[in-house]
Amino acid sequence: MKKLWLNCHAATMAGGQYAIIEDAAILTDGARIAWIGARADAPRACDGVRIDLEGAWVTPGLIDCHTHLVFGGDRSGEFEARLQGASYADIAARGGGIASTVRATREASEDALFEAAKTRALGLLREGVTTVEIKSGYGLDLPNERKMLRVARRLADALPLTVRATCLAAHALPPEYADRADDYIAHVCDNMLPALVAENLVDAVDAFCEHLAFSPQQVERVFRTARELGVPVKLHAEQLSSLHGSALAARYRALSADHLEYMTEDDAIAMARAGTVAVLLPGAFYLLRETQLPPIDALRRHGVAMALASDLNPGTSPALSLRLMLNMGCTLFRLTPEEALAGVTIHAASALGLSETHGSLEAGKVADFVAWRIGRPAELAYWLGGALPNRVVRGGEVIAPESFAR
Ligand code: DI6
Ligand code: FE
Repeated sequence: MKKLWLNCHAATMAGGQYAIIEDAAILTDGARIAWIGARADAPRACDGVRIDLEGAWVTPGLIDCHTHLVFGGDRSGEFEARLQGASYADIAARGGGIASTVRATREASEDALFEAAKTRALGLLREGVTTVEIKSGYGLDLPNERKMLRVARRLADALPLTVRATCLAAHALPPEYADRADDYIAHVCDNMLPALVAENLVDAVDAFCEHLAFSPQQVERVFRTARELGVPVKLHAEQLSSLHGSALAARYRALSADHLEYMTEDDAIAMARAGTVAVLLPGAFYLLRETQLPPIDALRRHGVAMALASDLNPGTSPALSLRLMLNMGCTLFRLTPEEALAGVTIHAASALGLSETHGSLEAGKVADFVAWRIGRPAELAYWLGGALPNRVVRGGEVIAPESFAR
């Protein structure tokens, strides 16, 4: 069915950057955008319905391109311990940290994981997220990584949400492989990835390149396997130290390298050449009270596309709001509101390999958008959390709520 959406302004992100149309109209045909432009130029003959957006600002549906939103338990106790002086490393040494979420995730049934994840995904959806990436990485063995990735696939069936599933089996060393990291990586490459890819559970492969996780050599082995399996890669890189994982990711034409606080200018140059997106994660920076800023100026100077994401996870970023990340991206990292908005739309789409179809309001792309009752687009980054009145449209259908809350 055709629908003409009128009485709105649009921040389109067309052409891969912030761009606006005042007094716009959008024609959707089924799940796609058929036309978008100034209202004065709108196609006159529209046999479909007309929908009044009441002066709203329309943005592309938001894209959270880095989450770990499937997990068992929570780590609020560790949060309290850290407030009393324990470090992330102390907690890990006591068997806490990622290992405690691995235990809770292994113990949880697939249905229990699904229900908890659905609640979190619904919260994102209501605030305007129409596409989300979800990583495994708290199972760390074949049955439990499979369980997490199946939950990601089930969320896509159960909710009006586009989900990309990323296998992060190389997130941490499982206890049964203590002191045998190379053996675990061999298991990931020889058994886990081939099986999970064959089951069509994997859209991308990720790893954690860090002293307390995996070395560049180990990550490269994972990347080679992904390449043989025909799956694109991403990397958690330069979060706590500089191992040049981001340059390694660029060599493998990674979709993205994420975190990046400790990256160098040469890493940024390598990413720019490869078209690898920099995914900035201000929630983890904030929660860990990190002081080393990602080199935003170098990324800008070399033309690296910057995305922003929640990193929603129980340890370092229990961030249930992507819109809050817009504010943190501006306040902590000094992004402009325009850069922040591009970071959760068009550049986030690129970080997921979806920029041909998602991330901007252009004819031919999916009709995923959010109509916001705000006066200026910068308000999306200005308000600190809270529920901004909006209407979320996915595939040309209003999915939340039916009309603006008043
Ligand atoms: N970096 C992070 O910030 C998260 N994973 C990663 O590779 C932390 C995940 C956790 O602490 O549970
Ligand atoms: Fe992460």
